[in-house]
Amino acid sequence: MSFKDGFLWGGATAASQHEGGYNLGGRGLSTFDAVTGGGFQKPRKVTYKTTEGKIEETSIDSTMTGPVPVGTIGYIRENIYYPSHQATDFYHHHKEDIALMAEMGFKCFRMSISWSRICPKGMYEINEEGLQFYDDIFDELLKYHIEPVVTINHFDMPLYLADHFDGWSDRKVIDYFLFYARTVFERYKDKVKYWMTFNEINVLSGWCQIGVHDNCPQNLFQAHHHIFVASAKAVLLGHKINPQNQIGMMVSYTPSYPMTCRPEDVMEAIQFNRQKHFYMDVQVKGYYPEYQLKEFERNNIHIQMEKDDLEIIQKGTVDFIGFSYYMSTVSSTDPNAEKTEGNQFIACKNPYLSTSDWDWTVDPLGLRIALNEIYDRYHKPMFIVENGLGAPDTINEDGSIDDDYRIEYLKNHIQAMKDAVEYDGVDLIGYTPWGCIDIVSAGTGEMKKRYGFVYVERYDDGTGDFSRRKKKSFGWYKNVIESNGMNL
Ligand code: P53
Repeated sequence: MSFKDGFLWGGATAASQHEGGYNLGGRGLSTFDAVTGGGFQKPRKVTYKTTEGKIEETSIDSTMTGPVPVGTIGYIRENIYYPSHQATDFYHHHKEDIALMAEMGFKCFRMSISWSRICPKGMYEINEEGLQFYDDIFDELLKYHIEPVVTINHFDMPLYLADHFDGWSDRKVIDYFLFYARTVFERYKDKVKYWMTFNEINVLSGWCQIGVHDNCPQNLFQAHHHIFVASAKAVLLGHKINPQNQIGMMVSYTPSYPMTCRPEDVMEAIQFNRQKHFYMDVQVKGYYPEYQLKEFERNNIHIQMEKDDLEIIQKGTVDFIGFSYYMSTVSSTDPNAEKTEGNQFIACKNPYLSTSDWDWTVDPLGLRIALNEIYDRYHKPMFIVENGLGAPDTINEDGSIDDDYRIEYLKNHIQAMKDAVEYDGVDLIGYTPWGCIDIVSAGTGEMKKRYGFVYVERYDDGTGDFSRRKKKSFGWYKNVIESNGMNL
């Protein structure tokens, strides 16, 4: 027995990277609208206005971490290419994109709603045209029997909340978020059943994602506490509005191996892995784990809580665990161990594995390891909501694109998840490879770093007419879905 009947094969994108239409249909600005493109090892920049009215910019790293000076406001300069403004123009191409997904046989499509399209300032004001936009998308998906899987908040924050409230560091944002969440739960209750509250909750670290200007650990963990409470309240609310709703958490899962069997390296890997387990413990088990409370104590971090917060966190646990998996890393306490910067964080180099063009370690077996680690720890249904290879593609003279490297990557990862299901018996409900139609890279802002089965003519200098064409992987993935993962 392999993947169960009704296994959710599909693909995934996010509003700030796919949707575009940033100033259309009554949408308000989001933080990402003030973030420029970058490149491999060239940082993206946040452009802002100081209190004296000066226009400045600051570099952010590939995890989109600030800081952006306190008191400044996000600002869009003229004649600069901001990738999110049009992204890959799902705004005008959604019918075409969904038809392509249907042709591949998608059972589901993971996407996010842009908060500032529903609530332009992030506050108590609703943009009906924005709600209608997503109604059209969900209707189109359902027409082809494609189940929408919706991330309520994928990295983007209404700019107004960042400018006026310092984002999630302000407790009031919990209520604004819940107003937004209630609005979408109620509006789409007959159309959407699968939800995730916050994308990659464990990497939310800077102004772009959570609107916090000074992201020192105290501010960051206070903001995360507010996000935990908001997420738990949203889970409770979503279940009340429709008891059929399946509401998940979403974590970036990068397992770390000890470099050697030296116990120090093993302990180092355990500690590294807590950067994800902490967030899962809170949202799946419903409490702050002891090791994290001890870390707060050691670092003099004091989280302000209201009296019901811990009870809300305890009650509002999730129905499933969504996670992204791209790579693994290696931990060591040896200062001389060879390091690799990759795109995400500095870690030791794994001599047994190859890396992508963006220096991300390719490790299919790591996915089986991740599935086992998570399942052993939580015993909840799991959903791989992101996985894939970012690579440059070239168009052949006859217009075709031979992305065999992408097929190879995905084939090996699907084989690993098949093994986890067949040999290890984990409960896996779906798989949505990232950027199924080419989108803007979050970490680098590039178009060149492509993940899709469908190529989009859009380039890093802002040119391209957004036309779509199928890559070789398109037909391959269609066959994988048709055979429920048997033909790889
Ligand atoms: P890109 C690393 C850096 C930034 C975002 O990343 C990341 C990661 C990997 O965990 O998270 C997710 O576009 C994220 C997506 C993003 C995807 O990884 O830098 O949820 O929004 O596009 C891939 O290649």
